[in-house]
Amino acid sequence: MPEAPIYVTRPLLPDLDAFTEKLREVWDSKWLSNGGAQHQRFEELVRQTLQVDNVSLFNNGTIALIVAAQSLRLQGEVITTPFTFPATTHVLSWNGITPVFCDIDPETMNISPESIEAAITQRTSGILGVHVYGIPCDVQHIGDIADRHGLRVIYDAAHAFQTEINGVGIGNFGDISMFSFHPTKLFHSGEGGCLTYTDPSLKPRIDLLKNFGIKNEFEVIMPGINGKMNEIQAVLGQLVLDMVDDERRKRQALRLQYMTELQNLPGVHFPGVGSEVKDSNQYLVIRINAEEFGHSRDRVYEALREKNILARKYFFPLTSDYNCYRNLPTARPELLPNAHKVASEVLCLPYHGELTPAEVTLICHIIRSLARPAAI
Ligand code: T4K
Repeated sequence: MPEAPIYVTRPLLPDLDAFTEKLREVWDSKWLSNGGAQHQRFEELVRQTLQVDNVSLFNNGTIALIVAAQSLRLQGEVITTPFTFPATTHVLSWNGITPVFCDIDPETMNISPESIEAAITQRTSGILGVHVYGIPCDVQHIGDIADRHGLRVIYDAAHAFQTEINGVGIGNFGDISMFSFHPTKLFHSGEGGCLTYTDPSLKPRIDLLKNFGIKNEFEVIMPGINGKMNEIQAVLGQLVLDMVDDERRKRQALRLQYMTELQNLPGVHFPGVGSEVKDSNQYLVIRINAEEFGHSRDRVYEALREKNILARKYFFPLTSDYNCYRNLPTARPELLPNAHKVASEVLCLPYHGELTPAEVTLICHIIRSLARPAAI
């Protein structure tokens, strides 16, 4: 067994001396939060990196998404996917909105446009899609549906940092997109996140909402929240940004190695993106078809765990199966067959720049050793 656990991911960490040196600017300024100089610098850098016109930084992605729904005044029902991290669905609850689950596309694993169309009612105010693993939703089709029905579109792009479709940054689609800068993300700022949006007139409202609705010293004009990114996060984010390209190159090499070492293994599939998409390199996910492979995804997960290799079942269970949502009329499993199938097949394997080729070989060897004898 490896001495130390092999984690699904590890955060990029800049040189500690470089970090302390940059922190000196913060110390000298005695300005730690509320839109300081580092925040302003970092916000502009993020805007350029994501190739968007408008961006607002946040203390984490979840609060950013809560504010996104508030800023568009979503209410009633919002159509969403159950194949996601808890935050996506919880954000609707925190806004007093009923999540309406619809099924996913069996290939992209993202919310299916056909299911969206069927789920629209008089109470629907928006669509909340997730670019799961950084694989883009069918943004064109979803945009058409939203236009026809007068709905707003928010994308949870937590996994999609620098994903592009035909050279266009993913943050340019829909009304608002949310990116997470959590340490489990390829790009991070300790904790953090941002919203990107095409309509510049949203900026004042979003920035008010993340600062308690404070207009000035004596006027509070809406019930806002504290969603502000602080200066230390902004410093860390700037330094981590410089490391992202190198990390991507390492991850691309690891992906190639995984694909080579697991190729032709019946029942093991690598979901991917089309040639028009630039991948975010956020996750290395495989799908295990138990019938073809001879063992379930759960057996593979356990076999790796026995060797201290901590792969993760992102995203099992579906959010529609949580106790807080399972009684919703749209949470019934028979309405979500693709989502249930996908959630039972996916496994995120360790994927980060510190992972060695020998570790990838070990992981692939464990998986191959479980396969039907004819397949090895
Ligand atoms: N929408 C979607 C689709 C999301 O996936 C997420 C977050 C959000 C919204 C919300 O965005 P934020 O509010 O978080 O910005 C992790 C992350 O906590 C979460 O941010 C992320 N998605 C989710 C997919 O993964 P856990 O519960 O799996 O984290 P944890 O603590 O088990 O960490 C996973 C592994 O990462 C550890 O085994 C080791 C490594 N790790 C983790 C941390 C925190 C480190 O090496 N260092 C660290 O500091 O949720």
